[in-house]
Amino acid sequence: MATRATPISDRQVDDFQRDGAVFLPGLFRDWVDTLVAGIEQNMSEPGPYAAENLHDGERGRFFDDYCNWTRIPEFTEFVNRSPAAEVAARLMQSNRVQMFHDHVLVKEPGTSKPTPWHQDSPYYFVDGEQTLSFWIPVDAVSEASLRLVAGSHKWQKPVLPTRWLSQEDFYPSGDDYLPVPDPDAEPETYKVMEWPMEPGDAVAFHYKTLHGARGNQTKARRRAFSLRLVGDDAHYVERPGRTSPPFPGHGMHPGQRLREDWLPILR
Ligand SMILES: O=C(O)CCC(=O)C(=O)O
Repeated sequence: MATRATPISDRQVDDFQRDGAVFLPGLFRDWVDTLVAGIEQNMSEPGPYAAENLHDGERGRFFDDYCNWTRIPEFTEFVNRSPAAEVAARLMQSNRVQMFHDHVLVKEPGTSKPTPWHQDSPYYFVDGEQTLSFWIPVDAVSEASLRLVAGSHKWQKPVLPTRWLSQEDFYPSGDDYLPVPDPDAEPETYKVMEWPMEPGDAVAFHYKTLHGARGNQTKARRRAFSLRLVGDDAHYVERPGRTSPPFPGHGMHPGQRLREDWLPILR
C-alpha cells in the first residue's frame, strides 16, 4: 500500500487542541478500497456486538459494529500500516499511541434517524486528555456528515450517555451527568462544526467532544469507519455499569494503563 506522506500542520494541531476536532482532507484517500472491503466483510459477517439502531417500521438501516479489527484483515492492515498512529501522536501531542478499537457505522439510503448527540468518553472505561478518534467516510457525504460541538471536550461535567435505540440512560446514576444538549436549538451557545466530506477524508476528534449526525435521507450509502486511539495519559477508570465496548474479563484496575496484550502500542 503506497501511502503519501501527510504532514500535519501546527495549525491543525492547534485546532484539534482548541476545538476538540479537526478536519483532515484526503488523509486516508489511499486506504478507501481497503476500508470498503473491510466494511463489506464486517456487514456480511457481523461480530457479537453488531447492532441495528432502528425500531421495526422505521425506514432505512443504521448498522454499527465494533472490535473486529483483529479478525478482518483489511482493518488489521489499516491499524498497523496506515498513517493513523503517526498523525494521532502529533495531534494528541503524545509519544505513545495505543489501539483502543475500530467502529463501523453505516446509514443506508433513506435512514431518517439521527445519531444522537453524545460524547464517547462516558461510554468507555478509559479516561485521559490524550484521546483521539478518526471518523472516515468511504462514501461522499454532506447531509449525514459528522457534526461536533467546538470546545465541548473541555466541559467540566460529562454529558449523559444514552442507548441509541431505546434512548434510555446508559447508567443508573444519571445525576452525575449534564443533560444531553440540543445544539441546534441554541446556536448562540454551541458552535457546531461539520464538513462535506469525500471518501478517505477524516475528522479527528477527542473522546470528550460532543458529536452526532443527521439521518441519511439521500439515495447514497453512508459508510464510515472510526478508529479509536489513546495516548500517554490514558488510563483505566471504572464506570457505574457495563461500558461500551465491554471487553469482558479485562481484569484492569483504576489508574492502570490499558493492557497492551489486548490493546497494542502502535507507536
Ligand atoms: O457515524 C455516525 O453517525 C456517528 C459516529 C460516531 O458517533 C463516532 O464515530 O463516534
